[in-house]
Amino acid sequence: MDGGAFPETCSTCPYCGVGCGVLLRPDGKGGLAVRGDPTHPANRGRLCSKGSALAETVGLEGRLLAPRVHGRETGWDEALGLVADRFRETIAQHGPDSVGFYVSGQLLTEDYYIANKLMKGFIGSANIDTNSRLCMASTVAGHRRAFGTDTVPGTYEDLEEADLVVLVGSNLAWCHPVLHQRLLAARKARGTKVVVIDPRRTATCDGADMHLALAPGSDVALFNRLLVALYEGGALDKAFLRNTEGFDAALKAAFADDAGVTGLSEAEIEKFCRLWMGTEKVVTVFSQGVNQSSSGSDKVNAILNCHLATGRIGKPGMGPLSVTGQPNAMGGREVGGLANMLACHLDLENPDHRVAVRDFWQAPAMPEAPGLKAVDMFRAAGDGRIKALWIIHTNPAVSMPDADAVRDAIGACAFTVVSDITGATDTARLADVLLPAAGWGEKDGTVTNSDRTISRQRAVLSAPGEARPDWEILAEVGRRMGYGRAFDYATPAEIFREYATLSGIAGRFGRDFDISGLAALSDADYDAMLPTRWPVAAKRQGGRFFGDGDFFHADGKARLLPVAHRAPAAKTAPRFPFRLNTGRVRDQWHTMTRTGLSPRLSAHLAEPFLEIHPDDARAQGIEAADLVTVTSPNGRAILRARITDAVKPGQVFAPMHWTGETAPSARIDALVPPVVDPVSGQPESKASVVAVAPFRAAWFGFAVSCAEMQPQAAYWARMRTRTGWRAELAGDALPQDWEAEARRLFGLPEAQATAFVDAARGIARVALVQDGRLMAALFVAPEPVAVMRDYLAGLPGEEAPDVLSGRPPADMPDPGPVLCSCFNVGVNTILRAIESDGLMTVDAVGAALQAGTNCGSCQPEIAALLSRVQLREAAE
Ligand SMILES: Nc1nc2c(c(=O)[nH]1)N[C@H]1C(S)=C(S)[C@@H](COP(=O)(O)OP(=O)(O)OC[C@H]3O[C@@H](n4cnc5c(=O)[nH]c(N)nc54)[C@H](O)[C@@H]3O)O[C@H]1N2
Ligand SMILES: Nc1nc2c(c(=O)[nH]1)N[C@H]1C(S)=C(S)[C@@H](COP(=O)(O)OP(=O)(O)OC[C@H]3O[C@@H](n4cnc5c(=O)[nH]c(N)nc54)[C@H](O)[C@@H]3O)O[C@H]1N2
Ligand code: SF4
Ligand SMILES: [Mo]
Repeated sequence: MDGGAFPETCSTCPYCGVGCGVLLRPDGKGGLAVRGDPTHPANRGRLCSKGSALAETVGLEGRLLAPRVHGRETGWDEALGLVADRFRETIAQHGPDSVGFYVSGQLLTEDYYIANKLMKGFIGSANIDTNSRLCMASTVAGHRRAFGTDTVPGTYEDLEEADLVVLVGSNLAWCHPVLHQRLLAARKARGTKVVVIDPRRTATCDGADMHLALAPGSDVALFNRLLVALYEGGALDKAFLRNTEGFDAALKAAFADDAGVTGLSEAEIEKFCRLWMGTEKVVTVFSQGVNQSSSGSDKVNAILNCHLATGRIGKPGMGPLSVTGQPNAMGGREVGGLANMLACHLDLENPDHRVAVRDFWQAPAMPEAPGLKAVDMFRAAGDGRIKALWIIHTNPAVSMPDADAVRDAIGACAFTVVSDITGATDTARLADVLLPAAGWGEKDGTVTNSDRTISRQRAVLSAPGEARPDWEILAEVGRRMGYGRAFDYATPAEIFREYATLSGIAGRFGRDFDISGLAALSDADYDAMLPTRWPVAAKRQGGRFFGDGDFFHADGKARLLPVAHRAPAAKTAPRFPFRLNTGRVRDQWHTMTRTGLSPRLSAHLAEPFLEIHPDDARAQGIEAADLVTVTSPNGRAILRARITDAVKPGQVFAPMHWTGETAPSARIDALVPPVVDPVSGQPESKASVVAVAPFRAAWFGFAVSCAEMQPQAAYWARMRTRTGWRAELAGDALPQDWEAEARRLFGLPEAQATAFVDAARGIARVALVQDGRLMAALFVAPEPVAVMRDYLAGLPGEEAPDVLSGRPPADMPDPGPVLCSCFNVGVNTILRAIESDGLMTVDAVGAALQAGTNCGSCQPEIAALLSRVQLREAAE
């Protein structure tokens, strides 16, 4: 078919809060071509590795195609009838607070608005909370305390106009890659100084002038010291301070704090303070290293204090900038997805606000008190206070702290509904009713990114099977529960208009979130809507907030808060001597239900791991590539050790992405205690305490196959490859017969086997061939198997290759793990080119191999390889 037959449609990437514009061209067969939208203000055509690989994730693999009730496929009528009945009966019997919704910052604004309206306005409970509680809640609390509303003052352009950018608890290079590239481009052009404040050395540090590896949880003490330095150095903006309250108390608290707890040297701290003080145009970017802490809200206010005290806020190139994680984390805050907010930044606890929203919705009931926040909601599900729970677009059995207890609580809840695009998640497997949602590319709506820009997501593919958009499912349940007219929407455009109208009421209350200028959009206007930064109101359009000193507290002034350092809640002790930090890797998105489908993305880091310092590894008897058991007071995990000085002694780091589907022993949140910030209710996901010991396996295995495997070992982790699957395995008991074990693992009882087994040495290699093609191969050894994994991963499906040697023919070098996922370039290929061609720069590597020249996400890692070789050569 002529490619031109399908025009390109503008939409928005479904991953991070940068909110990049994409251009989608469907191929008419369910597939897509995806490229960056050159006109979108967030990315101007750029995409990162995840955005570039979107086309690989829209297939039908694993999709949920029909509703299921207790595992049995059924029609919508039965499934939704049951959902509405059970919720109605539960409410009638036990009151509105006996039910709950747990939703997501990945929902579209229209979906989110309906969920919130149904729970808060019609069910009459505030028991709706969102995974943004695990993500943005501390920022919301900090903003509201300082500004009177949850307002992000600045814009992305500030990153390009700043002379100093401070990244606090943000691995921007991996988590907001396109923003990071905008920052690096500005740095090249104007010499922007970049400081990274993170206990761990990350890829972001490669593009930085200074890395402050502070002690976990000590950010408040550092920013308190900065406030003192600003005062003592005469850097305060006295005129701007007249628009604020609380400076004296904040300064007093700052003087009382001790920056010694950061573990940084006096010289480092002074250098940082002098740089900050001496650079007027400073932007402080902050993310989960700040928010996910039992002092998260105070960390946010400690940062805001410094910007307010210097008046460096809401002006070009100046201000605090919280980068949001999920594509619509910001939109969710706007519609009131949190249990303590109403829609449009109105306050649940303000009676005038409540009455206004009730009248607008013509709602029969409105809650007067905040509902249960995430951690409490799952506790209540576990102990029977919540009797009907609807989980939408999130995977809490993996991503909540104390995840094993949360999994049990979901299982224990009398009635659980899960809406997802796949049934193969740890949460979906626990559902009484499983509802098939239309996914990205199949539904229409809006999302708001980190700088308040509202963009359209547009449907270009038809939803498979019976799948329906989330807003439609929610509205239908609202109608079936008897709230008829209030949920009678035909299109997302109708919902958006209603929402924009409500925001006008919020605007009249003096709230920031006013998009009433969009309330009269026609369906066609909505279809054609361009990226638009809020507010969109008669008196104000887009731009920045607070540069004029006008804030949203009743007196129009901002607040500086007195804050004091508090150490993380969990204390290290001889039994749990290590501090466990958790976070993200470059090419996976959360619980991997989508990025895990892409072979390209899965090649970057194919296994769950624990970063541990060489001194600690030595002391614990851990060697490179060993498996380790990680134990906390809450749970246990088995991970692959990565020995690296990127983490400091006493600290370890593990990614959050692996699940019961991909590596059941590596569910890291099973180890995280359900401790929260007292103000925001956000869990402390980055400061657990653990013990680490080698995992003594009886055997280690590596397997490749065309089809999905059924591992049963004590440890296994599987990933997609271009030709099927690869898996790492380890067991504590040796099977009797390796050939039989391989047939079971691969589900190939009939295949022809070639086996090499040396029982005395504990070595086995089994290849299974069918119709002349290699179907699967298993390699077993008493220590971590030494085979060329990336080479072997490409063999399944080939015509009987010689696989049992475990290595490629001599004339075919092993490319190593993929570093550049756009052009599929491996680490070894890059290292060889650096060494043999004497390449000195990232650009030179790009020119030679293309690596790093498309999305650029791997440039920090190429830079790290370059410095590794250069350091080695210098030492020789
Ligand atoms: N590739 C990828 N990108 C993503 C996502 C993804 O899953 N994959 N998810 C998106 C989402 S929802 C979010 S919320 C964002 C998160 O984006 P980030 O917040 O940048 O990512 P994290 O890796 O969670 O954590 C950031 C850093 O905080 C550091 N940290 C830990 N403790 C402390 C501390 O006490 N103080 C300081 N200053 N730093 C600390 C960690 O070492 C880590 O490097 O990423 C978004 N982008
Ligand atoms: N230890 C630790 N834990 C963490 C974090 C951490 O840094 N460390 N970070 C926390 C943060 S910031 C976040 S944001 C959370 C993220 O954690 P989750 O929200 O639990 O993770 P996701 O994998 O994004 O879950 C999204 C789910 O929605 C499904 N889905 C995809 N598209 C659609 C759709 O259109 N409709 C519906 N109904 N479903 C869909 C996906 O298949 C998937 O099951 O994790 C938190 N947990
Ligand atoms: S930076 Fe990457 S993941 Fe984030 S929106 Fe842009 S393309 Fe998507
Ligand atoms: Mo997040």
